[in-house]
This record gives sequence, structure tokens and C-alpha cells, in this order.
Amino acid sequence: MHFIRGSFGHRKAAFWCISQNRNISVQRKPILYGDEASPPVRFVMITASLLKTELDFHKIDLFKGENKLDFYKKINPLQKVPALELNGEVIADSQAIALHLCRSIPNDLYPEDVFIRTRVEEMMFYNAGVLFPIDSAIYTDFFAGKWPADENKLTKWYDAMDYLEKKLDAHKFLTGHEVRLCDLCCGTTVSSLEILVPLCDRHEKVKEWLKNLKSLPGFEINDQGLHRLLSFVNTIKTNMAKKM
Ligand SMILES: N[C@@H](CCC(=O)N[C@@H](CS)C(=O)NCC(=O)O)C(=O)O
Repeated sequence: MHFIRGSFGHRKAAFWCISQNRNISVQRKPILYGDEASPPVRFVMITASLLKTELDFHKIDLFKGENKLDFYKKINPLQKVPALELNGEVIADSQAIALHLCRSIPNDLYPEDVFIRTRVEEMMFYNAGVLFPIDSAIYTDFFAGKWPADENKLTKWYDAMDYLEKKLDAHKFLTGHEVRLCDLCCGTTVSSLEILVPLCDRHEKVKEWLKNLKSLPGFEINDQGLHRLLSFVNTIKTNMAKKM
């Protein structure tokens, strides 16, 4: 086997090889850029793991500001993680990445049934439009030294948890008795903020749901990321305590 053209640059992932006088296109594994401390990154990692889709993980250390480096800005001008590079294209949103992976392989996370899909998307939009922005706003304040958390944001968070509690009243997971894609994205978000803002007593179902998710294969990825996030949270808390 002999390479006739190769490009390992960040924008062009594909390379070609020649074998037995026939051109064969060899596609590299998709590259996932991210930091496991980030809930949307963990969401993509868990999805890929459950689908048995291999990704090359390229660490972008958020705590070293690597998302602001020139090379990464060229990959994702939004300077956010995750980003997935495949076939020379970049997808720069976790929900879009996870849906793309699910649409490529038949699976139960995002089954063919149109109405189940709609229910799954409903909760994915809830994560993207409600849960994640609150999580992100509270964490941004925390890392900027604004602590305790703003009451207004906490109220919004607990209201959002009330809605999940209602959703989980009738069944084990957000849309029914099976785990779906929306459980993964909402679960990574809720478990991340839980480190900083514990759930209330009235959120028993949410706690039970998190416990159920934790026992799923692939969800150890979440624990590893939370562990990394927690170590930064603890460092900041220690520094805050020293200043008091
Ligand atoms: N909607 C995006 C959100 C991505 C996002 O905000 N990621 C955060 C980490 S959790 C990030 O990259 N923050 C870096 C920064 O804002 O500088 C997704 O779900 O992919």
C-alpha cells in the first residue's frame, strides 16, 4: 500500500491510498474536538459509545483556553466545544452531531418512529434552549468568582427541574420507558450543575433518573468528565475560601 496524496491538516481529514492499481478512498475516523468537562462533549461521547461509533478524540482543554487558539478557531469559529470533523466538514453543535451519528445507524436512542422522534427532539430542544443556557450561565458566573449563584438563575433552574420532575412522573426516562437521545443530553447537563447546585428534596424523580442513567453502559464517560469538572470547582472553592 502506497500513499499517493495525503493531507493530515485540520481542515482536510481524508486521505487517499492506492492498492492493487485501484484507487480506494480511505476515510479517517471522525475527529471529536472537546473537553470531557463539558456536558455537550460528554453527550456526544456517550452517544458515540452507545452506537459503537469510533471517534478520534482531540482534547481541547477549556481550562487552558485551547478553544481560543488560532488552529481551533479555524475548525470552529464559534470557539466552543464540541466540534466534529468528518469528511472535511465540521459540525459545531452537540445536538446536530448526536443526531447525525444516530441517523447514520439504526438504533433505539433515536428510533425511526416519527412521533417518538418528535418527543425526543422536544426534550433535546428543552436542553438546548432552557437547561444548558442556565447551566452555562451559573458556571460562567462561578468561574468568574461570582458566588453564591444569582437567585434569579437558581429559580429558573429549579423551575426547569420541576418540569423534568413532571416529565418523569409517568415513566423512568424523559419520553417513556426507554432511554433516548434526549436523556443523554439532559442527563449530562443536569449532572454537571448538580455538582454546584444540588437538587431539592422535591426532585426525587430527577435524582432517580440520574441514578438510572449512571448505571447505563457508556455513562462512565459522564463520571470521568464530572470528576475533571469537580476538580476545577474544588480549586475555585478553595481559592474563594482563602479570600474570605
Ligand atoms: N450549543 C452548543 C454549546 C457548546 C458550548 O457552549 N460549549 C461550552 C463548554 S460546555 C464551550 O465551549 N465554552 C467555551 C467558551 O465559551 O469559551 C453545543 O451543544 O454544542
